[in-house]
Amino acid sequence: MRTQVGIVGAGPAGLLLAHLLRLRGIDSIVIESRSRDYVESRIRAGVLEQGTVDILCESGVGERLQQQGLPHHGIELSFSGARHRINLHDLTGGRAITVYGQTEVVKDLIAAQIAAAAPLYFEVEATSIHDFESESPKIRFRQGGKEREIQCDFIAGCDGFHGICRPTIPAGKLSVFERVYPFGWLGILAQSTPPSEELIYCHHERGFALFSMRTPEITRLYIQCEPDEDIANWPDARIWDELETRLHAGGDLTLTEGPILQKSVTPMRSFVTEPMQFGRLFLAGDAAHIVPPTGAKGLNLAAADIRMLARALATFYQAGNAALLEQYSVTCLRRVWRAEHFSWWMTSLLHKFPETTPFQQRLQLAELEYVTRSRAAATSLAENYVGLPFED
Ligand code: RFL
Ligand code: PHB
Repeated sequence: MRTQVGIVGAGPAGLLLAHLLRLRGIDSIVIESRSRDYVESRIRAGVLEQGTVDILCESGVGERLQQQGLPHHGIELSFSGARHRINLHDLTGGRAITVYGQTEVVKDLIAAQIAAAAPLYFEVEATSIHDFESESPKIRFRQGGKEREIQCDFIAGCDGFHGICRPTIPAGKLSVFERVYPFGWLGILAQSTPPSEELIYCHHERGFALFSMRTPEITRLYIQCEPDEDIANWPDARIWDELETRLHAGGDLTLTEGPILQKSVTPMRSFVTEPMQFGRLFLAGDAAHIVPPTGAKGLNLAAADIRMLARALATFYQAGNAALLEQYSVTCLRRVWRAEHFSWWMTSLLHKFPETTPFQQRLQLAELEYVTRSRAAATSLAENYVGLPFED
């Protein structure tokens, strides 16, 4: 098999890249180790920045997003017995976020690929990548028990944190920056009305909680837990009790219980690889960087990487100019590190750390008071949360 860009992974990054390249007349082949059903139902992110919404809508995959996405003009922070609203819209000159599940973004992108009869293969696992320091890199994969190969001009490593592309880069050529947090999030998806129309981030003496949603009938809720928490310790009744305790501390909202459709535990880490490219291999999305989900940045960073990569590849193929490709890593890493800082800051502000002393807890509360009382501090949170404008 031969193509211009070989893409490993059909998460949001790989699918969006294939879509944007196709619109620019560049061929690609996407291979994904999991089934279509699996990737379309993997519950993850829910918050899209304005910039991500714009990329999807301007590239023609925003129809359902515009019909079903829920625009949010604010979020609430709950601490010290009260809720405080951050008016994202007013503080950012009219920007906002949209609540629309990653599952739905992935379904829309897969539908676009299939409608265009573009090559997208599920249950095809890349086993190794080769020759990316030359002009003819190769991706080997296994299909139906047979080893096969894709020859291409470039490889896009969009295979997530546990993929094979990043570890193939020779040791010593990459620097890795990492922090693992001493907690995780227990997440549930439930068929029940969300307690509020806006997201509520709760600081509580028992630990963090987040009240989010997918639709007006489906709520998405998270509770801080141990990083290696055994989900068997969390029967439904315990989950609802804990959520109720953390929500009620902030006021009089009602938590409506309903059937729990999905439960999972996510450990939390910050992670950055530098550079994000090596020869003709380009890493994008979670393959290159991870943020803790508190800032809602992971999917949005993946979309920002892909926007740059698609543009750089188009400049290469259309104008024979590799300057943007050479700048890819430097350009992306500026945004990545800003999001890393913001996600670390939100995480540090809102969670209970095992070593938290009463002094540190008072500092968290002082910072929360400041962020909700000072327009300057609230503006800083708001502009990061809705996403900083693209620089170019
Ligand atoms: P993905 O989605 O992990 O996709 C990588 C794909 O590569 C495939 N793969 C392979 N395919 C072929 N051959 C191989 N050898 C392969 N190895 C791996 C995998 O099967 C997979 O399909 O990475 P991508 O595309 O970079 O997308 C990143 C996002 O998924 C991620 O950053 C977000 O979900 C993070 N995230 C959030 N981001 C936000 O912007 N806003 C949010 O509100 C938000 N909330 C979250 C989140 C992540 C969470 N979890 C579960 C980590 C909430 C949670 C709980
Ligand atoms: C979600 O709805 O899944 C969600 C929302 C906000 C976050 C993280 C996850 O910060």
